[in-house]
Amino acid sequence: MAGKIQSLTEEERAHLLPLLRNAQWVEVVGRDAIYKEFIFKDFNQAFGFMSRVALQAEKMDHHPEWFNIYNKVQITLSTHECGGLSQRDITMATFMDQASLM
Ligand code: H2B
Repeated sequence: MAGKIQSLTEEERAHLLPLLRNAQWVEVVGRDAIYKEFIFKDFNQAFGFMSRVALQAEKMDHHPEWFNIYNKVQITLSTHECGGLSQRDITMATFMDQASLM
């Protein structure tokens, strides 16, 4: 992997967090991470989404913390390597929002 992963700067956060909030991502209290709950029609739709995300996560070497029951997938994104939010979390959140619409 090329270089150390940097935590998002204040300037990047000021720009990106409102955009994420518009897409129903929220900041986790007490931890530099973002969270979103995805609701699907049924388990089949939820697991299809998780399969698309899993392939992308392996490609990016960036893995979600997630919890699934039936049609619900609760997801937390953070970057352990920098101890908080990085551009990778933003890229993954954007990918998930698109993958949830397929
Ligand atoms: N996923 C997430 N979300 N954050 C990380 O810092 C991270 C990861 N690091 N997946 C990767 C794997 C690292 O542990 C491996 C060794 O590359």
